[in-house]
Amino acid sequence: MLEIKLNDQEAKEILLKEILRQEEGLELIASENYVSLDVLNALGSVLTNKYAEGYPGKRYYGGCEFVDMAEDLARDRVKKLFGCEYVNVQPHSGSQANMAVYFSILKPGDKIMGLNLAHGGHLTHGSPVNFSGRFFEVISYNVREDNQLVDFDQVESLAKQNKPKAIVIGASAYPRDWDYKKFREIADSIGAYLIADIAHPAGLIASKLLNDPLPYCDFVTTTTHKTLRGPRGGMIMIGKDFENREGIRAPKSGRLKMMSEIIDSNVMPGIQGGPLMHVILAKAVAFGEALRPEFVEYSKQVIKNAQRLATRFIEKGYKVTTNGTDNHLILIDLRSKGLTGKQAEDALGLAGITVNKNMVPYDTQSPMVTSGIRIGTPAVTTRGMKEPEMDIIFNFIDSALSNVNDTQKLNSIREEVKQFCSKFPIYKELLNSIS
Ligand code: DSN
Repeated sequence: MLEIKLNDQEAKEILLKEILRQEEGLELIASENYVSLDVLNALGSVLTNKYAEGYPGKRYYGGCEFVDMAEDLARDRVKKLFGCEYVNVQPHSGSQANMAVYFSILKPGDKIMGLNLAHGGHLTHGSPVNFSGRFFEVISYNVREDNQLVDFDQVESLAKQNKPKAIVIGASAYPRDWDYKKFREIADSIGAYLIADIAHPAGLIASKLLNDPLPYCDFVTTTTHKTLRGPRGGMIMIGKDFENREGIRAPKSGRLKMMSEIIDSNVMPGIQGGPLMHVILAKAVAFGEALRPEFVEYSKQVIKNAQRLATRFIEKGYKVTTNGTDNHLILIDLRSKGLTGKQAEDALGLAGITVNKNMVPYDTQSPMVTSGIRIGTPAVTTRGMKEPEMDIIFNFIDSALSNVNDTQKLNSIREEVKQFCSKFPIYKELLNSIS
């Protein structure tokens, strides 16, 4: 059991409030999850004290014999989990993982192609306000207006016309699986690198419930804290087939070794200094958990729960983009209900339900208002909630969205949500242990 002893009263008060918020509310942000007490224990450990610039066996500091073991354990477990040949577990976040890959293969001014942020893409896939859009020339591909699915005709014609040096696959708000093979064919036709950013569905891919990008993509980046349920952080993988892939700008033999060294040096010293060794130990713990059969069952339930919620919303006349989901999230277009994403996020927040407002494809509102909300099931599934609970959650949400201006009603839903959540405790031991 994890015990928290905090003598700093102000810090303790904040911590208690946040634990209660996570315990008593419904956490439906698609990129969030609840880590295990084991992961928390590793995170809150003395490994935070250690500087370890470099890599296992090749550090710039003494005293690294045990943190070397932590990093090796994390790397070995990732290789087993995803079947990759190489991994770097040091990126502090998904953004840094992407940055290190871009800097390994691109020069400033080179062209990259990624999914439009306003269509579900990610900041680091070429948004003008992000380093990716400032350092590189960006071509964005879209989803189709009629079915909200990736527009492959457009991907192909934009690729042929612009010849980007790298194509990025992946999204923050796309409820469907990806056809990595089709992207590979397009990338090969113009000699582009192919990068998959699987930050959102990583746990579902590790559980072999969604398509595997590793046989088709040159680089696979991810965060470790979403469906993978680890500590916050990032990593970069290269698959077994890299050595034989056509079009890689590297010598015919030893490509993987060469590219691994390039990636390693672009993570450190390229963009980061000392790795966060406590986080790397916690990553190792989370990967160990993800290797257990129970994790596959968990991932299956994450998808079932998202699909159940999608069905309930559709039945009640809500517009669910792509008309459903293959993964852990659904994206709801609230325009037909006369609501903005902001109104919905605020009302649901008052009702004890945390979601985020989100642009929907071809949105008519600004990113601070939006026409949609994104709902994800990783966290509630970790609490043990299944399909019957999704029906209850749907009713809470529908009721709140039907009464966005009725504070009394929203308060009463909040009480019901609290009662409901008390049947699925998550950090009760933690709360009881705080002194
Ligand atoms: N901010 C994350 C998300 O919510 O999807 C992506 O980085």
